[in-house]
Amino acid sequence: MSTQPTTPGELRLSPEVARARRDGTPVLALESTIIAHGLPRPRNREVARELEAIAREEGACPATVAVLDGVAHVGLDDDELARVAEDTTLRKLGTRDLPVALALGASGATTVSATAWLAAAAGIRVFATGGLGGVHRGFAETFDESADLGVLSHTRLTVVSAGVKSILDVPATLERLESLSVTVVGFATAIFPGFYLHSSGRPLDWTVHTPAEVAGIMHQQDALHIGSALLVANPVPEAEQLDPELHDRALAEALAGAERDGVTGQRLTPYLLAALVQATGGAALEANLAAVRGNVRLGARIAVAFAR
Ligand code: PSU
Ligand code: MN
Repeated sequence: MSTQPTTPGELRLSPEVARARRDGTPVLALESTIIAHGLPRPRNREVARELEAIAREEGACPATVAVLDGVAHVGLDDDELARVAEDTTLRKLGTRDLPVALALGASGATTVSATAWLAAAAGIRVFATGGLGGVHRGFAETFDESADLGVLSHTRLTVVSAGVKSILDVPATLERLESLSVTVVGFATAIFPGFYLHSSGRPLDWTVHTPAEVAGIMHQQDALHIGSALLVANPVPEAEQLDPELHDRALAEALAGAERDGVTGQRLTPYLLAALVQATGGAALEANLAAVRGNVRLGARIAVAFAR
């Protein structure tokens, strides 16, 4: 393991990503926290590969982002992807952690915020994930708001997600997205998705129906020099969603568990996701995966439309 400090600001693009960037062909960024901390082992390794395969199938080069031994990687080879899935010592890195991890030679999976930052630095424009972070329930006491939101307020990147995680205060998160000038459009829906659920019940102002429409919005962002993100909210298909009653019951249990166990900070989101998987007998995992797969497919199609 190398503890050598890297050249400041160095990004290591995989050969495939470097080639795609040079040729101006479509690239889709993928995060690694969902793999390392959001999904159970050993399924997560299989999923990491599957997501890359979906992007390729749609004609986009996948660029999974992670920090390994102090080097920020944009695009991982198969061994590196396996390491992200299997190494239980990997940290969870937000944007604020990146300079420390790089300076100290640490390794970690990148959250939406850190992935967005590194993807944008590599000139990548589209990023797919499961569900964004946001304002946690009980924010008034804890002030727990994901750094995902702040980074998206000043990063020109298109993020495809199934809304924000339903473990959050969804209405408060939507308000924050508005305050932060993050553009939000529903993909083939007028209702904001609910991550595990097709719908959060909250109306959206804008609906688009094709990747080409999304690409059109991105070109207008460029023309207007708008430096904030575009969130494309893509719901999990109704047939693959978690049963809403089961969801509400399991979530109440998970939230009570977190409170009881005093879980706060970076550990809270992984704790709640794992508790939901357990309380639903794995059904939450299947819904989460269905959402992510759909987002990666749509993200790749948007990257292709934008590169045209
Ligand atoms: N989407 C998923 N599973 C996840 C995440 C997103 O389907 O685990 C991760 C993302 O990396 C996101 C992070 O940035 O959860 C949010 O963590 P926090 O609430 O601590 O900011
Ligand atoms: Mn937090």
